Amino acid sequence: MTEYVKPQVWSWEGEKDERSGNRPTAGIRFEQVLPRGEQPLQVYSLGTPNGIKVAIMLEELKELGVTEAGYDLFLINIGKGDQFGSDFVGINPNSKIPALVDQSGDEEVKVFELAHILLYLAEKYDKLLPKAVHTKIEMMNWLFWQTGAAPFVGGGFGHFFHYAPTAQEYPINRYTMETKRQLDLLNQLLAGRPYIAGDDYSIADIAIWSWYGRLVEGKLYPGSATFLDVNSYKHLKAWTEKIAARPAVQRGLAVEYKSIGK
Ligand SMILES: N[C@@H](CCC(=O)N[C@@H](CS)C(=O)NCC(=O)O)C(=O)O
Repeated sequence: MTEYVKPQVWSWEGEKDERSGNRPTAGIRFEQVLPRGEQPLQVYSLGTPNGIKVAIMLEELKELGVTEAGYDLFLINIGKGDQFGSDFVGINPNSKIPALVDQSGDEEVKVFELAHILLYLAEKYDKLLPKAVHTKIEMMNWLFWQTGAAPFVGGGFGHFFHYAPTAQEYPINRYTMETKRQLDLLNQLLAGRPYIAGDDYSIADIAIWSWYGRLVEGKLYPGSATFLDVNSYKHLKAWTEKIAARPAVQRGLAVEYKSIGK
């Protein structure tokens, strides 16, 4: 492989696709009106590890008897660039799924960043959020941990293991090391407690399962579960299976997305 000679100032020579594709700039690329359903909560998402968490959370709330958390779930096709349409950027200027609009009150509320969406829903409906101060702090520790840690798995390991045009040893080694360190960390944590924050299932379990549980299940990046030897993380594996068996998780994964149209 030839070594990259770094210019003094980087310039972008990538694709100039009108709608999709990475660019070094943020903001609206085209006008697009997103549909609104009748339900109080409007979710704009996709079946990725970040995207599945909102439907799982909303199905868990249903399971817990919350009747006011009805939702319409719309598909944002990030491959086609829907995240750069004007309405979506108006909800989430960062152009990443998932995003939520709560239209249940006098003024609508726009929420983005997955951990914030989970916290917003948990606080609004007073569910899946520990009450005891120390347990709540522990839950927050792990919820924020997921936000910081998962990009090393998705943007680092997953990208270089699966998506990169050529397999390169240096980045694959670097991110495999970090991903396995994280798996070991979770495995050690779950050796001593049934759920992420302690004795009870919480939004931290939803956030972490959607990345690390799916990785252990072999649902992310073909061949990666074997490559990472996920079966060696026994406690993490048992927790993964326990969460996967929850009816709300199964429903959240199976729920159908509505089309946003053209
Ligand atoms: N920190 C964000 C990350 C969300 C994220 O990375 N979403 C990805 C899909 S999993 C996305 O929308 N990518 C579109 C793009 O990068 O253009 C969160 O936790 O909500």
